[in-house]
Amino acid sequence: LNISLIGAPTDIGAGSRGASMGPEALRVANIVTVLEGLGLNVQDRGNLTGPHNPWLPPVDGYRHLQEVAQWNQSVHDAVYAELAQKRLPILLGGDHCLGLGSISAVARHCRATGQKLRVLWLDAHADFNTAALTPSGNIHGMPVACLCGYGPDVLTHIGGQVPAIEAKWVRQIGIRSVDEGEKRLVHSAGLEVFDMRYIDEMGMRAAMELALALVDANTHLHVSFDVDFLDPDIAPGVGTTVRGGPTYREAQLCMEMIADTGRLASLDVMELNPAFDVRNKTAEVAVDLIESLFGKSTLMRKTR
Ligand code: DIR
Ligand code: MN
Ligand code: MN
Ligand code: MN
Repeated sequence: LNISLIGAPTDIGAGSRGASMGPEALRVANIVTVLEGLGLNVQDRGNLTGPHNPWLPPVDGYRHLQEVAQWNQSVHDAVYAELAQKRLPILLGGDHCLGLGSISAVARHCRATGQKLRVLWLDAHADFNTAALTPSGNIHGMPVACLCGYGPDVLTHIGGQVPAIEAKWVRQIGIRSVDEGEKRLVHSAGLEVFDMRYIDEMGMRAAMELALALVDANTHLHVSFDVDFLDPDIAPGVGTTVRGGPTYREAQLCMEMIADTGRLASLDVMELNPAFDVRNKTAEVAVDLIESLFGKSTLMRKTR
């Protein structure tokens, strides 16, 4: 398995500065050597470049719309190029607005290869806002909506087909903060959400069994991992912490069950913000979880 790391050092869509330092913090936490330790071939492609963050207020419901579009176009191109070379791209964010560029590239790749796409969106937030619904104007709260066709042309058209994906290809896990208007759109679009109430009552195992149901040999499985998915006790290094997230063990099980499918084909690691972190521990827990996502096992367990 050949892996390519793509750094996207920007906080252009976020509500606080600092996710631009995420890629380097993941490298400092040894993401390359940890993946190599699993026997994977890893190429670090370095960092993409794009416009600086002008830190302006929203205009017509969007902050930094043109800059967000530019960053997403370069993420799209970089992720698509790796997939076309049959490599597994890992996008090192950067804020979660870049999930748009990454997943639109994955969807385009799936159209070209005839694969089905399943997107697992691990997040405290649904990221399903629109300009009319957003309380903040921050586009990191909008990428799933944009992918599903709810958004401005300059964002929904990245990747050539509108909508880039169908809501029914998405499973959201760990959700616990959704804005009022956003909730209505999540319901009307028909997103399948395993929120924290579901995980509390049914357990992570049941949630993941359903989230992964019908994933087969012709499925491209994409994981978009917003680090604020995790409980802030273990992951304080994010801009928007929300109490009551998955514990370390629940998150490990989530990653292990994804690994067991053998279908993981692309990954985003987003919203890590070293400015809020404590001695890089959030980057370290993220790398730890990524190790499980790529099949680390403590016992000889036959899974594929
Ligand atoms: C909030 C926060 N729903 C917004 N979103 C975040 O501004 O749209 N997403 N933090 O990760
Ligand atoms: Mn997010
Ligand atoms: Mn989030
Ligand atoms: Mn593929």
